Amino acid sequence: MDLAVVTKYSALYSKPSGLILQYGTAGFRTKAEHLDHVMFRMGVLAVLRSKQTKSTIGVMVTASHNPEEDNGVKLIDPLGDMLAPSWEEHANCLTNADEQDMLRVLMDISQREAVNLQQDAFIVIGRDTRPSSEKLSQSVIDGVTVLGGQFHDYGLLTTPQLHYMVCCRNTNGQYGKATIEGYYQKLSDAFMELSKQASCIGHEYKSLKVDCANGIGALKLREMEHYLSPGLSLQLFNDGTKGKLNYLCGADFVKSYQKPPMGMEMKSNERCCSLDGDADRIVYYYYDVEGCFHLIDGDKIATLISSFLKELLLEIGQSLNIGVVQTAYANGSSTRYLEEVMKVPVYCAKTGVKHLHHKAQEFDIGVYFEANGHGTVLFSKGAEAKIRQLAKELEDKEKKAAKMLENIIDLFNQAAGDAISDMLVIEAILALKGLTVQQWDALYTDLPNRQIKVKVADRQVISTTDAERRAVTPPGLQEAINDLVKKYKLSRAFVRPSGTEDVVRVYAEADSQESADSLAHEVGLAVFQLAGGIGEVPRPGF
Ligand code: G16
Repeated sequence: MDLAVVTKYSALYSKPSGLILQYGTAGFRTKAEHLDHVMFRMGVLAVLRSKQTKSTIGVMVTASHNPEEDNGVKLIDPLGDMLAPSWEEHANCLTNADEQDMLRVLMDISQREAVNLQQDAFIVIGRDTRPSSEKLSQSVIDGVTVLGGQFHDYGLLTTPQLHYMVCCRNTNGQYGKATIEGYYQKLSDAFMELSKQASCIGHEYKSLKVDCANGIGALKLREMEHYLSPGLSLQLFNDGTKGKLNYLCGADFVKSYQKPPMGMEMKSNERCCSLDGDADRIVYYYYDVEGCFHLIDGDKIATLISSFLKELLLEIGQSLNIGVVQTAYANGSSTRYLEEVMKVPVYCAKTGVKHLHHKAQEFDIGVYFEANGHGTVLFSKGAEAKIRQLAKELEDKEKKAAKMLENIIDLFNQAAGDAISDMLVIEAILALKGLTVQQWDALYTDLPNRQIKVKVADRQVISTTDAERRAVTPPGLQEAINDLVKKYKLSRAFVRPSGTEDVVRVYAEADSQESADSLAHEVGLAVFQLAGGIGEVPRPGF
């Protein structure tokens, strides 16, 4: 490694003075114009991680649900999962080092992690459709090559597709082929196999309206469509030809505002769904005959999937343990339903799929979903082997159930939450069970809830504990929340600093929408007063 060259190149990507960024919930995110040096340095860091693990590492350029003007970057570890926490710390040190310290920090990381700098390194890169993403991914490539790393640039990909590619490359193709065609083929084969098992697929299961948030999901679903034909036909909205990324559309908008996306043509009782900007989240919804909007979020997705998996396990006589992992945002009704009606153990993790993913790995079958629609299902190696063996050995009805489980294993993207894969799993389950969207929705009734964002001077003044359900600082905030919660029935509220946007998030639920709105607003005011608010606290209800 020629250190002089590293120093020379690094100077071309100089860090804006005073800018400090944190590797947050899903990597670094901020305004795109501040990210050049971060991209270069993450290219460099990915090479170190690749040399250390002797594996392919992924670098994804995206800010997912954030506004189009933002961008971001995250590294993907060898199994296709999120970067190890100790390396998140290295990412922070390297990103925030002043120019003259950059090389010293780099060498320090190499030494602490015992990186053999002579080892080969291979990096795969993907990017979303943001106007800034192409240039920023070139900065990543410059960081990779300056340290002598080899790379493959997949260009435009959804985030979960890049996770899939990394996983395939590091498991010698056992997980699938590390090409976009390999991804489509694997998922569509499993989906078509499952669809064949549905005794009579009515017309309503053959088509679905999808809001693509004006993002990469539209391009990738267009490419995939013919693999799904004639099983499922997709009608795409917000496909990026007119609107702005994530603007008044997409999964985050629909979940946060509990409204349909702009530009979607919805008839009553018609099943519709929204992806987010990089297609790692999905939520469903419909209008009932009275014109009332119904949101089916990640909690109900987890419930549908876990009840289906439980039924199949019962049919094949297996008592593999299933656990469901949620976050503090999970609706109280969903947790109650899972625990009391379905008798499934439920765990609460901190926000961020990286936290849920790790908890889910503790079960034979770990179902994890955030209420915002980000999640997947993980099957332990033992559970997968058992199911595949039973699919060969069993007969008749049991064989059919085991085969379905086998197809479900292949249909889930087990490397990361994936809106496309989740959508196909949901579509298959609804068809197999003959469930309408209304019947799915009727599994339980959500407690009315509201989420708002409050701007403060420094969101890090808020720290939390108990999987983010209680505030530790600033002093007096939790006490204020406790007092406010007491004013409402069936109520709960919490606050936490976002790890992807410069805001504090406030969540409240209560027995009526008015109460949830009012509680969210009052808690927002407490945050504003005690944590240095800026501007004004939004009035929920819009
Ligand atoms: C990312 C993470 C999610 C998280 C969301 C919001 O989603 O992957 O796990 O729930 O950010 O995080 P926060 O509340 O900390 O801003 P995405 O879809 O933007 O990648």
